[in-house]
Amino acid sequence: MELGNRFLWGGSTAANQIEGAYREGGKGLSIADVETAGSHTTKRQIHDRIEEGAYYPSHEGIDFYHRYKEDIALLAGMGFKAFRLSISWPRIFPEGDEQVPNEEGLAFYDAVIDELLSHHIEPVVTLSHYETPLHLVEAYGSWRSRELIACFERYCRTVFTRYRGKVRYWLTFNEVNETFNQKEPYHQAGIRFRPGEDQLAVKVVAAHNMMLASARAVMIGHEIDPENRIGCMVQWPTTYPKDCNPENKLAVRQAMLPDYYFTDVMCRGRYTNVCTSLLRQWKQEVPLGAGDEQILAAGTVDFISFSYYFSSVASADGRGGVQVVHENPYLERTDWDWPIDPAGLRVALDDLYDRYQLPLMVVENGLGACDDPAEDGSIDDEYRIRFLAAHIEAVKSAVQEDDVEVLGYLTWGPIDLVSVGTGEMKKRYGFIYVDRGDRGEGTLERRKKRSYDWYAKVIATNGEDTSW
Ligand code: BGP
Repeated sequence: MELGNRFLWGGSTAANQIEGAYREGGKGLSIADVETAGSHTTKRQIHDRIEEGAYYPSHEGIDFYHRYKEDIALLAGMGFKAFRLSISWPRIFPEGDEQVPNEEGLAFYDAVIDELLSHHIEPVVTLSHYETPLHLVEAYGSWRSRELIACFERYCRTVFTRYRGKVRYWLTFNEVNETFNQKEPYHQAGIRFRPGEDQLAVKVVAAHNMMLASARAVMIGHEIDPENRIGCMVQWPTTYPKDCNPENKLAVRQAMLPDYYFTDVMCRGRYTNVCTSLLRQWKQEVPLGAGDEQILAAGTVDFISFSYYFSSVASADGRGGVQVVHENPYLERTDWDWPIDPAGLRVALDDLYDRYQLPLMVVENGLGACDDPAEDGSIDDEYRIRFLAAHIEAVKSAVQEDDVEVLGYLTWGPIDLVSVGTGEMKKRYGFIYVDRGDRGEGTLERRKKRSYDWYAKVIATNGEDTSW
């Protein structure tokens, strides 16, 4: 296979990490709006409400809400074929459970999508990227409650109808499998555990409700426009056995059960043996209600999109459990200690395609690094170029040598944005530098880094030339 001339080169973002304007245009609060910034050493805090004196990075983001024209022009300057954005659910339904959408919110995305299309950039839209309306968390306990499915359906129907014919690629829930992998899935599912509750039971129910909602979104999206292509979005954790001890190969399977759990249900439309064996270990029941099997079967996704940043290493811990670590003697690490493993991206593509035979889209990959401008203001991010070039070569190998069908490659944060993990600005991924510090200081001026022209060349040559 070859990277066709419709291959989607571009980059990805999320509303809560770029837009700002958290109270403008009738927007309601999202779960991101009550989360403070952390740092290398301190964790982000989640508050019940906005507290005076605390710093919440989503409130201003990088001010994309007011600067989207300038930003999209800069992306177009690199020849972007696709741009992934999320629609902020509480911009459309401020509380989440209203019957009537907020027209100003819809109009904002009309303008953004039209701007992209005027530059021949295909919008790739995530329906829910860590932006559940806060009211749904407070009033219903978030995805613990089946009532969120109807709210999500109403929201999906609204945006599928409004942007019909303009948006073709849709993703349902960002990194939905992190609902199991995170200790507390606040970003993914809006869940903060209550004292004494069975945490695994909550995770299983929340995951089920989200996967039902995803299946309903696929059904509604196809009904509104059969041209719609609707994918799931997972974080793909390529995992190696620590060595050739057979126990460690089994440990890899065990470590990845929570990930296959989600892709199996969303791609195969049912709870498979992978799911039932994990549920048995967790002492949980398959959470099916009346009619659910039919919905899951009818709402399987058209493609799989995923993020890939690093790989992990698994070993049996000798006590019947599994240990998963980042340390891998063959790999270097980023400033944030993430292993750098381009081959692991090829492994991910092969693994997912071999298993599901569905088209794939890489929708997040990149290097978070501290970019220090030189005295003349220029930014030489050769380390980022090296990182991305190696990963693009891995995608090409998967396509050209392994015959994997890949729809596109989108880097994470083509313009610097707020980090999810730490809430910092100094963890930068962009080709475009944004003058903004960790506590909101700076002019917000945009500036091209060295990688900007490099990525433009990669796109212009359809990935042929990744040299620098
Ligand atoms: C993924 C999220 C993104 C993004 C990315 C990088 O988990 O989908 O929203 O932020 O990770 O992570 P971080 O921002 O912590 O560097």
